[in-house]
Amino acid sequence: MPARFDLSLYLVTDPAMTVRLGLVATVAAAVAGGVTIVQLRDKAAPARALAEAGRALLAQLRPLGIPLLVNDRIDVAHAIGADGVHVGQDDLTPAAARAILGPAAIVGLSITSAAELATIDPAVDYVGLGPLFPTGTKSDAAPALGEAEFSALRRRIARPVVAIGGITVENTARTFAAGADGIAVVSAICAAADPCAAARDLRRRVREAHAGPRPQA
Ligand code: TZP
Ligand code: MG
Repeated sequence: MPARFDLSLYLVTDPAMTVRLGLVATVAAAVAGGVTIVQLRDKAAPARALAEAGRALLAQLRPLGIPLLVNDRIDVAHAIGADGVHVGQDDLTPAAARAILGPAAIVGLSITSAAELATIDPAVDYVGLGPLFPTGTKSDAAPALGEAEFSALRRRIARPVVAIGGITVENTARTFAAGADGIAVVSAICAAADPCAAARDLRRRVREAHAGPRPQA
């Protein structure tokens, strides 16, 4: 059975970084370059504005079969019929998200440390693990795990894991070698002069990594 979703090149949007081209145009370019899944993330947007942005993205992504997840806001994900939600440690639990969104929804959870592993409940479809490398994108990010700690945590997670934080075309191969199933990026695509070319370059590295040797889990 094919996987329900492809985490290999996961775009997380940023409102400031997408101003130049616009959110929809930035995501369209990224998808044309090979992004496989998109998370709408805007911590400051009022619910109605977030829903409008989400609807615009859904109109673009659904015909292409690219899932759209909403960061934090289970209510907005539900209201617009998004494909799922990504929650953090301060949001409603994955179990609550599942109860609201139903069995078909994709539910992701952020994990930053060993102490948080216990929050991976049965509703979690995938884990976002990081920051792997230092990042300037998230001002309140936890300290970077580094590859050794990332690998150690990854081995304790019985779910697909997408790595996040400071991932670039230069360190994509190392990220997969550390055990990631996918890479999640914000600035590497949203802040790129050409988001399509940036996504294409990342996609090439993802393909090379998938074709190469995988570490033993
Ligand atoms: N969560 C952990 S690090 C991060 C988020 C949302 C930001 C990653 O941004 P970038 O630009 O890919 O380092
Ligand atoms: Mg959150």
